[in-house]
Amino acid sequence: MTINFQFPEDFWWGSATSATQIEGAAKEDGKAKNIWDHWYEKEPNRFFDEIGPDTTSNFYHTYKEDIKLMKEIGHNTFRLSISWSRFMPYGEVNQKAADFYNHVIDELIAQDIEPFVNLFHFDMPFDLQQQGGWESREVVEKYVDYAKTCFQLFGDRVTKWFTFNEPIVPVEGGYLYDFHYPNIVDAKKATQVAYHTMIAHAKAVEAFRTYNDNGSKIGIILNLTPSYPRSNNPADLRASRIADLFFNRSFLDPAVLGEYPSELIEILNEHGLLPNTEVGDKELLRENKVDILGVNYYQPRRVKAKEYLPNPYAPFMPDMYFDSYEMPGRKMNKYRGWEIYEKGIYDILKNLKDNYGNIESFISENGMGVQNEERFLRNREIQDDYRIEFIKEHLKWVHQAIQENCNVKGYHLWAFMDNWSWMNAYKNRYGFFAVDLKTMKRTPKKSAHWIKHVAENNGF
Ligand code: BGP
Repeated sequence: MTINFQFPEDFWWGSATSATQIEGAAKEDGKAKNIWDHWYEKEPNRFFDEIGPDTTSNFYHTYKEDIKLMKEIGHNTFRLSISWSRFMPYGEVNQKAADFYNHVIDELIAQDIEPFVNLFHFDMPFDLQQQGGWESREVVEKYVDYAKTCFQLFGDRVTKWFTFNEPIVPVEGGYLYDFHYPNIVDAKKATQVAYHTMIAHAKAVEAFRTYNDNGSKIGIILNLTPSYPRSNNPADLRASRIADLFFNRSFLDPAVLGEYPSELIEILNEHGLLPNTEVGDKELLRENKVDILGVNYYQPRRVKAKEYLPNPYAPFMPDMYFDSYEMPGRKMNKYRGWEIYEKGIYDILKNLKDNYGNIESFISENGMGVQNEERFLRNREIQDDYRIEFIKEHLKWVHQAIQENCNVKGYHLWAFMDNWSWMNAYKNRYGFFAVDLKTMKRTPKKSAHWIKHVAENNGF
């Protein structure tokens, strides 16, 4: 067999998940409510098919079998998140939760699968949300306590840590566009929340440096959406640059370079949206840059200049600076409604090389969501050739980036198995393994067999 796309020997092959999306057991063994448990109780009809976070993919009870399946399909790495509200409800360690995460980590290591552990994936404990959530600087300190406790308890075995997954999403969803709790529209609070998240991140990195001196690494996972202007005319270019500032550089720059882009500060200042800061914050950010960056990539952002000038009295929204447009002839994931643009993954990696010191990175999420995927079932297996094609075409560009010396070390599919995706619940299926929601039975899709060969051959 000829391997046309050979990856480096120590390349990380794996997949990603998050606690709320796979564990289930939302009320078991002392887990406290998080914002999702609360929001679902209040408004179940906002969730697809009214399926809530109490019935996710049951990993809490099946982790052993699931880790075996990971091994079977050639994973050498796997991303999970710790549920803050399970692990430290009300500020004290819940021993049952500590046991659970210890078992998961030990089991992964026993199977030669390196755990990549993320500390926050959208799941603010409800009790802390009532105290202000990320709007509150006290909650930042509580997060730092939680992070320290995780480093202390699991840091002897976990060598890859991440402070946040897609920190911009709770800002957009919770404070601008109504798809996360607390569902308010308030740009001033949005910038405060975004800023406090970065402060929490930097303080966790700072704490990590004092606990871990064994070569472990810490990073952040960002959803990067490369911004492509409709044309080269100055208005389109500016619109695209501003979208990039809001949606990528607002977190990428402070995390990797240790400071916010000055143009972003100017724009926020014009609108009276600068957050409250404390003495020493600037130094904190500057001195606590990440070692490693996780890149989640699903789709590009296509941008053009605004057709109509925004109403000067309307409250601030990032999209008052640009309009989105549909590129003619674009390729679509018609089962999810997202554009597919594989070269975007390469553009991100090149940008990291050219403008972000070639920071060590890996693809921490990439994947293809499909509605009603059971329609592709033949001979008791989902024939997800579209997913294989999707992964392959993205991997070709990752390979190209490696040829050009981009410092990218691995690829994680979103997701290991079908899982509960916030308001979309089980609408879009992403897994290498299908999950039957009645029996919780896992069945490998065709892509699971395919990735096994890719991982074993380190290429395809
Ligand atoms: C990413 C999140 C994941 C996951 C994925 C799929 O942005 O990090 O948590 O949910 O999106 O989302 P969806 O099911 O809405 O397509």
